[in-house]
Amino acid sequence: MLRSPRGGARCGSYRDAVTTRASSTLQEAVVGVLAGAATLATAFLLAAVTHLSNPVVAVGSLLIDLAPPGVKTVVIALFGTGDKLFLIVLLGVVILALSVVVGILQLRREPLGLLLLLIVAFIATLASATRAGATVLSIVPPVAGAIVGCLVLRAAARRLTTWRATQAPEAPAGRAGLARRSFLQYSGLTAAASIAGLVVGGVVSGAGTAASAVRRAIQLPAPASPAPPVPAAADLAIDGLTPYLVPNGQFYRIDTALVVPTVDAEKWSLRITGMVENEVTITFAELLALPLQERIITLTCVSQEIGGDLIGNARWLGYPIRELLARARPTAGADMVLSTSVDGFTAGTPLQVLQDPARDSLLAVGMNGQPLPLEHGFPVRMVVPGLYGYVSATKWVVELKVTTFAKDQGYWTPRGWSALGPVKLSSRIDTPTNGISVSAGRVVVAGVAWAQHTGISRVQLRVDDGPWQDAALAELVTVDSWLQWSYVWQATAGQHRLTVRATDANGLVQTAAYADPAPNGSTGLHSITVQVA
Ligand SMILES: Nc1nc2c(c(=O)[nH]1)N[C@H]1C(S)=C(S)[C@@H](COP(=O)(O)O)O[C@H]1N2
Ligand SMILES: [Mo]
Repeated sequence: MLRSPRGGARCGSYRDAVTTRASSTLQEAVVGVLAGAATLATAFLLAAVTHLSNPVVAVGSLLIDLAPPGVKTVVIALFGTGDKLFLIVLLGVVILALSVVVGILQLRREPLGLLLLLIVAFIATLASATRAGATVLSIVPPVAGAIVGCLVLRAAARRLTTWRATQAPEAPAGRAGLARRSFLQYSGLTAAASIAGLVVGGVVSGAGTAASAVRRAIQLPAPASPAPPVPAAADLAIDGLTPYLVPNGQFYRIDTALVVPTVDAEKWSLRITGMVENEVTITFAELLALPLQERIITLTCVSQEIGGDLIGNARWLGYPIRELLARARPTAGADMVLSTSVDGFTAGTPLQVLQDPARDSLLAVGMNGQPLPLEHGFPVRMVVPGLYGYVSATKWVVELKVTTFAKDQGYWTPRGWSALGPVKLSSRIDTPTNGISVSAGRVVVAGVAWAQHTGISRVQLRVDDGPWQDAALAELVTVDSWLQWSYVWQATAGQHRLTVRATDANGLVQTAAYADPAPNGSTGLHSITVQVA
């Protein structure tokens, strides 16, 4: 509480002065936080009820797009797939700090607080106006938020100033209580209204729940061309070994979307544009009515480190992209298809890969027997065997533009990643895990190896610097998927290093030379250290 040296004669002690200063800063901070909360609540509520983009999400997405590749790599390395949570927490902390500064500035250097609030709102407005799919209406939530925020800032600051004036030595007695109550009441009401706005906004924007309901109601047709059944011999079911088909809930997820895009399947359509004789548009219902293929394809992220887990294998249901391209009839000279997601992400895929009759590039609607999960691209995504995801696996895809590599670039190319991204031959030890202790004797070592669209012919394991020993291979289902392997090791006491390497179906042996994931995929051999007791 603010102590007033009433009567003027009293000299406050040093401690009183410090306390007074701290509590008046706190009051200024409260004024700023009220203004910040009112701004956010207004913007969230409007964004939610109008289905416009949330300005905070827009700023976060803009930061993701603008982040230098180095920052992104560090954040992903530190927080893994929690990179988005990290960004949201960071934005929250920054917004809180800015609000506090707005309050302090407004009371000490009026109108700098208002000015700072307007600058921040302007940035949010720019971000909202430039996101993929933005319209003129997209600026409504941040602009309305800023107006309400400014009004609250001025009103709260005025009440605080009045209260403070009543505490001045020369102020008439008896007014302080009233002024104090007025400030506290205003603060309480604004805080309650803001919290209510944020909660309602959060509930209404549960657009995800609406899209989920649509998704659950979808009945996928039976494939005209089913995937081969997975024989027991393809899935070794060894403890600690990744299952041959990775369940949807465990499948790795990588994308630039801060909030999972929610697309209404009934309104979805895909357009094939650009260097084509015949522009094609296809709706979700039309896509489902086509003879669909089911294929087992392993998807890999170019950011996969040696031994990493940004890889997964699933049974995809979809329509061959080459058939749709054939309808559109690409013109001479085209060599790339730029696929665009509803969220603005793009990937550049070689046209000839998508047209290849021997490669089942799919416009996929199903994953392991389910409609695509929202995070994996509902309602429709691309899946291309043999290419890293960043150049091929566009989720929430809405346009295929036939073009050239000379004219167009996918999202990651100007950010330091190669225009072409064929998957590199690699292998991984899943069990035992690195650093673990095992008992001497029989130890089952197992893992996966992959060279999508080429196939694996051999996997070898080496103990310390000993000779390379052949591992047993699980049954090969398709060259487009990974292959499990196992090796029975007679472990002897001491510390040992186990290293794996694979050979592809062309006889290419996995290189031991280490390469970073950037710019077009890691190389090197996965090794683990095990303590044998
Ligand atoms: N719309 C969109 N699609 C995208 C991406 C993205 O950022 N946005 N990332 C790509 C990358 S880099 C990879 S590795 C795969 C990952 O697909 P998954 O999340 O289903 O595993 O999606 C691809 N498709
Ligand atoms: Mo990726």
